[in-house]
Parts: sequence; structure tokens; C-alpha cells
Amino acid sequence: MDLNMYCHALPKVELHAHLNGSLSIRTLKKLYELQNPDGLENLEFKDVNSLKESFEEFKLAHSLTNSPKAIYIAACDVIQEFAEENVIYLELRSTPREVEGLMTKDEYTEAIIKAIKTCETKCSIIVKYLVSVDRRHGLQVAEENIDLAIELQKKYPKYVVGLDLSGDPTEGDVFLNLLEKSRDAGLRIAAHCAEVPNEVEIMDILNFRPERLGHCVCIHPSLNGSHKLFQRLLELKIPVELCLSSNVKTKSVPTYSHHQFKYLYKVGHPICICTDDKGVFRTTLSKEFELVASHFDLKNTDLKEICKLSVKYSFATDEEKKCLLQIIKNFN
Ligand code: 6MZ
Repeated sequence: MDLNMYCHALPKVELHAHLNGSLSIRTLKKLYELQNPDGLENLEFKDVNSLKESFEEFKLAHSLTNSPKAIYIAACDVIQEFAEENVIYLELRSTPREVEGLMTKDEYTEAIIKAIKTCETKCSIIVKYLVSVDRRHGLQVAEENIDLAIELQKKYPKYVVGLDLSGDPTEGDVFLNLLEKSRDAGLRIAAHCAEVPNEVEIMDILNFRPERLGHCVCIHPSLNGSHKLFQRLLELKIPVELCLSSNVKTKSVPTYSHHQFKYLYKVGHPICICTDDKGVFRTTLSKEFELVASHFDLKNTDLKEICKLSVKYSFATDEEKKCLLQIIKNFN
């Protein structure tokens, strides 16, 4: 089997996918038609070349996912697309959003849960929801979303398993004190960390010890980090969600071969491979595995091992982990 076929067929685990960044062009067009039944299509899809441009792209998705129906369609499509490329476990994250007159935050999150329930019966995939807190939206909104996440977890413990701290890393704050509250309530925390250089903030996030970290670009000294930060990350052994296309396309790292994957993988630090925003970065999880294999000379058995370890770092239950591991082990 060639690399392309192997990466597609491999049963994979996706731990870092933002709903509105994961919408395919097909889904965006479908949502546009829902909003404009008689209108001519007026959509423009640009390739992003910086972190700022990626945040501009989310605005298009947000303008189209402005009702519970649109969120439901979006979430169903994203889950189905991951399932079609043999993702067997998906943690989908999304920021609860209200749209005046059209949708409340409760309706937003309920639409995601409904989509997960629909797809769980139709596709062979386990899906969990991480409630996102956008650092740009300020303390009050963060508190509101954390309270909502705690309530949702009580109502849907099978599906709502964690909190994601995300948003434009050049803006806002990281609300670590508030996150403590969700941790006390039993929610696991996946925090974006070091997408841009900021030694003090990065050290604060590391010392908070989230269950998982996203990106961790500017930690290694060769990528605008420092020995101190890199040593601290290694010492803490927190699993890192690595998103190669996202980091290269936003120019957070200069090329694939410069990616922090090489430093972390070499020393055996826990990592997993993820898409981040498969729509915005025009990728798939299979492609991300191919990129890792081709740029860092990994064998099929190494890729399979990464999938097994990703199960370990996931927020699945012990029983689910056992089943997922069995599926991966049986794959040849
Ligand atoms: C930080 C990101 C991100 O929540 O509306 N998001 N936050 N860094 C990134 N790297 C490129 N990619 C996505 O999905 C879109 C939201 O996810 C976060 C941003 O807050 C973005 O608005 P949802 O489903």
C-alpha cells in the first residue's frame, strides 16, 4: 500500500478540530444556499498566508452558521467527512455563539449535541464536544461559556468532556483563574499555547498544566522560544496537539521540515497529529499524516503508534479507549 492509501486507511484519532474552521467548501456552499435560496452564489475562497488571514476566514463560516439548523448541518458534515477518511474518534471544539433574533448559545450547543447523536448512529465514529472559550471575547463572556460548559457536561456527560482555550493569540487574555473552576467541575482542559512568542504567558499556561496543549510553536529556541520554555514543556510531559499545515500556512513556522514535530518526536515527548481547521487550511487528517511521514521519514508502524498514543491522550472513557486501541491494533 502506498503512503497516501495507508494514511487514508489508517484508523485515526483527531483531537484538535474547530467546527467553524473545519467546514469544507461543499458545506459552505450548502449553507450559503440555505441562507440565500434564490440568490446567486457570491462566495470567495482564499488561501490563507498568515494567522491574521486565518482569523478573517472564520468570519465567512460564522456568517453562514448563524442558526441552529446551519450549525446542525455544519457539525453533521464535518463529522461525516472525518468518518469518511477513517477517523474513528473525534474531539470537536466550538465556541458557543448567539446571533440576535436567530440563535441563543443554548441552541448553538444543543445543535452540536444533536449532530453528534445523529452521526453516532450513522457513522462508525465516536465524537466528543469541547466547549471553546475565545480569549478575545473578554472575561465576562469567558465566565459565561465556562458556566455553560459545566451545565452541558452535567446534562451530556457522554459528549461534553472538556474546555478549549482558543482565539487570536495576539489579542485578549488567557483567564487561567477561571479555567480552574471548570477543572474543579471535572472538565479537561486543552489550551492553545505559544502560537506567537510571549514567554510570560506561555510559562503561565504551562504551569497551569492543562491536560493537553495546542500547537506549542514558539517554545523551542529555534522557533522564537527559549531553552527554559522547552525544558519546562518536556519536564511537564503534557501531550501536544500538532497541526502542521496550520502552522506552515499561517507562517508560524517557516517550512514543514522546521516544524516543532521534529524536536518533540525526537525526545519522545507525547504528541498527536491534528488538522486544526481542515476547511481553512484545505487539509485532511490523512494529509497531515502523509506530511509528517514524508518530511520526517516515518514508517507506517510509527504512524500507527502515533494513533495508539493519541487514544491515550484523548478524553475518551477507559472503555472507549480499549475499543479504539483494538481497532488500531487490528489494522494492517
Ligand atoms: C487559535 C483558533 C485557531 O469555535 O467558531 N480557532 N484559535 N488559533 C487557531 N489557529 C489557526 N483556529 C481556530 O471555530 C472557529 C474559532 O476557533 C478558534 C477561533 O476562536 C475561531 O474563531 P468555532 O467553531
